Amino acid sequence: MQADEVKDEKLISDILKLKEERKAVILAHNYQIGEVQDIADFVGDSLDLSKRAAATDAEVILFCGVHFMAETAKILSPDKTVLMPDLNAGCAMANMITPRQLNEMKKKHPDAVVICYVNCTAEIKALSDYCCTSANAVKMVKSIPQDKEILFVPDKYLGDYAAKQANRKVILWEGYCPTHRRILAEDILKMKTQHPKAEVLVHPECTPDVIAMADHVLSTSGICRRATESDSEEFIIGTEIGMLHRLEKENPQKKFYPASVLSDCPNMKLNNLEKILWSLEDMIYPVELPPDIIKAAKRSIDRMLEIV
Ligand code: CIZ
Ligand code: SF4
Repeated sequence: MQADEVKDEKLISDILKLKEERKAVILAHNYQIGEVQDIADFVGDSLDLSKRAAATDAEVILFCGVHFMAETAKILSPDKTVLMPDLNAGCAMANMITPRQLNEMKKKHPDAVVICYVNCTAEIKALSDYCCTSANAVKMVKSIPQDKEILFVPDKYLGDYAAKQANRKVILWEGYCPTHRRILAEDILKMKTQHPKAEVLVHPECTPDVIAMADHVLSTSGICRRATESDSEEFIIGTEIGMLHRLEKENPQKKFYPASVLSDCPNMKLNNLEKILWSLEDMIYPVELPPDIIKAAKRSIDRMLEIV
């Protein structure tokens, strides 16, 4: 046995022991590194993870993802302690819009309905009428009465995709995910030439020219489902590369190729087993939100859940 494996085994057993003592549940987003996904109680997308953690009687939620995701867990479980292993794990897209900017946009379009993609801060959710996910953005846009203007924040690519699918005019904010933008149409073309039988599954955070080349445009949960249900044996995956770990684990007989190895989110990769242990040892780093923000942000999530 290698020295690293012994170290990991000890780390893992320490984490699992402390997890019981703290009555904690460990969540890992689909983009986390493999060893973090493997130790988690639940692996998934941010809203699903937050809902599942809320349904447990755990007292502590350790969220291995990025900051807005831990906030979403706090919004759905205000009485639980929500911890992040590394507070520096922010989201570049979520940071592309501030409450002041959204307020200015709302002032310019006073009658518009504001839909925020779940990848945004709690404050932005609190200022929005409806939240949406990458799985339900099209449905949410379609649900708004035809005579209403729609402001979509912060992801212009998801907003553009939803607008086109719903055949609606939508006012987009200039935000995007730098990780997904690194995937280029020429990458997909190259991979398709190398693997002509592969099915192309891409996330709607990708650019419109990448989306145009996909067989299916899906959320991370949707990509997992499709990979399992499809008769295809090979897939080109256009999303953050952490996704490959779960896909390969759940479908060992199938082959998965990243559309681009550059689609690697540095913030998602900040978490590791050591930091998870330290987090449980010292109960760091707690994510706190003012009660009025929790209440208003929850309203935008609840209004989404009523529709989908
Ligand atoms: O909200 C999430 O978990 C993200 C980042 C994407 C998705 O499609 O699941
Ligand atoms: Fe944010 Fe993009 Fe990283 Fe997801 S992959 S956390 S949207 S920067």
